[in-house]
Amino acid sequence: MPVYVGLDSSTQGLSAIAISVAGARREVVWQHRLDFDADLPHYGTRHGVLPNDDPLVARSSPLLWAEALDRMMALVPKDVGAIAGSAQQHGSVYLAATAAATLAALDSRRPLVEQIGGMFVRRESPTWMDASTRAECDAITAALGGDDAAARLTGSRVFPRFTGPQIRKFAQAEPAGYARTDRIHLVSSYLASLLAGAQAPIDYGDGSGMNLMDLRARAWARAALEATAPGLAAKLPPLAPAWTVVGTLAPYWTRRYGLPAARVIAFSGDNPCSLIGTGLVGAGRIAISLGTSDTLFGPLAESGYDPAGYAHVFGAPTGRYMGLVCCRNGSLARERVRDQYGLDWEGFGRALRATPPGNGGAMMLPWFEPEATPEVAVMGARRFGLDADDGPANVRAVVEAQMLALAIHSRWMGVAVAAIHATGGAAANRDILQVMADVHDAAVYQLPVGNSACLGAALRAYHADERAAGRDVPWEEIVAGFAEPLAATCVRPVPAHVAVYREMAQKYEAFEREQIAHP
Ligand code: ADP
Ligand code: XUL
Repeated sequence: MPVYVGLDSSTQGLSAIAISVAGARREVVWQHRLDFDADLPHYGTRHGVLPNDDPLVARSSPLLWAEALDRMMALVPKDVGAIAGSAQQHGSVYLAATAAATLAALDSRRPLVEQIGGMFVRRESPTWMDASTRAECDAITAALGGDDAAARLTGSRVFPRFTGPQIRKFAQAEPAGYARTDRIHLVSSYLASLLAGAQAPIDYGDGSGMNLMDLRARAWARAALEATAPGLAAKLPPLAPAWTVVGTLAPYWTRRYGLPAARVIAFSGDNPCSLIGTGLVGAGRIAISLGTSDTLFGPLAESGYDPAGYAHVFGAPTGRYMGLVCCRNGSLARERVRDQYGLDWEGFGRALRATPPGNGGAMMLPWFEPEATPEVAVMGARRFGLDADDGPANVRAVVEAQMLALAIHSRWMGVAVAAIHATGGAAANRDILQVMADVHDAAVYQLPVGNSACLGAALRAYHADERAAGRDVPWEEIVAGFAEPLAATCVRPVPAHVAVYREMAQKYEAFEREQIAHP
């Protein structure tokens, strides 16, 4: 029985997981991670992003993503049956007309990056952390008839990191480069194209992170394309369901690494993949991922939108929908506070245990970097009644702020949250999870596999491979044994703390509103 492989190209690294589903033995049989800064230092990234004088600009290198893929594929188990992937959402890759021929003729005797350099129109790709397109967002929003109209059509208001405004900025700043662009990929569809040796489609899940897709019709929205850049329809890949078989591993991979011609399944965004990897295939539960970004997400039966405008509705890999709140100041903000007070994660947890829930009324808005939820471009943490020299109080303040922001800005989803599945690097920290449980008044569980986006991709490979063989295996069956929360890890809310946070949420909201009005 072959194994199924999932890849996850995130902000800071590339991970891979192989799962076995043979009989009763359903387990992760292999995993590996490459860190962009440490393992591919010649690109000069910091936390996966290239240096730039403008703090609002955040780009990375499409060649770096390709080289990481090449290194990873050398290590992938040789009995891979199908491979799918996950990638940071919104980031985009701009290819010239020569790309199709380049992809089709990759020579297995030479490294990938030596052969593909000529196919990029832009050597730097905007990432999801890029916040430099406010003017473009305003222009697109106006052309679509306002915030609500844009959100109703595409599932989200127009956001700086979304692909549409990034494309508009490029088309206006570099019209010749834009004219030379034959195909604009997301990071997900770009990586799938490299594996298949042919241009891959964009799946509905990642496609809904572009402000270019009609969420309900699951088709490119002509009005949005016209509001973004001229001639855009001809430059976009087709849209497709997440279970689409894009092709098989190109001869480059089979010859170079002795891999079989395994099916390549459409890649998707990391959040849609995490929905599967956290086992959220039915209603009533949500997941919170504490990674580079902090995200809260859960399945939605119907498409819809957040009337307050901060959150997103995406297509889900199940064919239905998902709601998502994304706060940009996640792990890096926690690390910043940790380092500022000379702590390690153990010390960070001790500081949480040593301080009272509610922090004696002290609060922080942890907007060290430009924030997306709520949208704030003027960076810098704001403190309210909080002594900047008090390490433990600042540790508590950053975590409380992050949990309150996720809770407040996800109310529109209308989910009566009974349980939260926690994932991402910081979900290992049970002191952070206690704050999560108390703020959300819900039991929090850790999951058996930490990298939910990567696991979700592997599970999607399994699902799509079965489907391609004519078997439509129910999602509950796909995730069983892999993404079920571990009962023994349950962190329960403490009623007295819940009461503190119910009151604090109102004060936090007022503090947030005031700082948005007067940044
Ligand atoms: P990505 O979004 O890049 O996939 P991950 O989900 O792998 O990120 O999370 C990585 C982050 O997890 C690190 O940047 C680090 O801040 C955080 N992390 C790791 N261990 C702990 C811990 N014990 N407590 C809190 N945060 C942690
Ligand atoms: C979601 C978002 C982030 C990235 C992180 O809208 O921007 O969660 O997908 O990789």
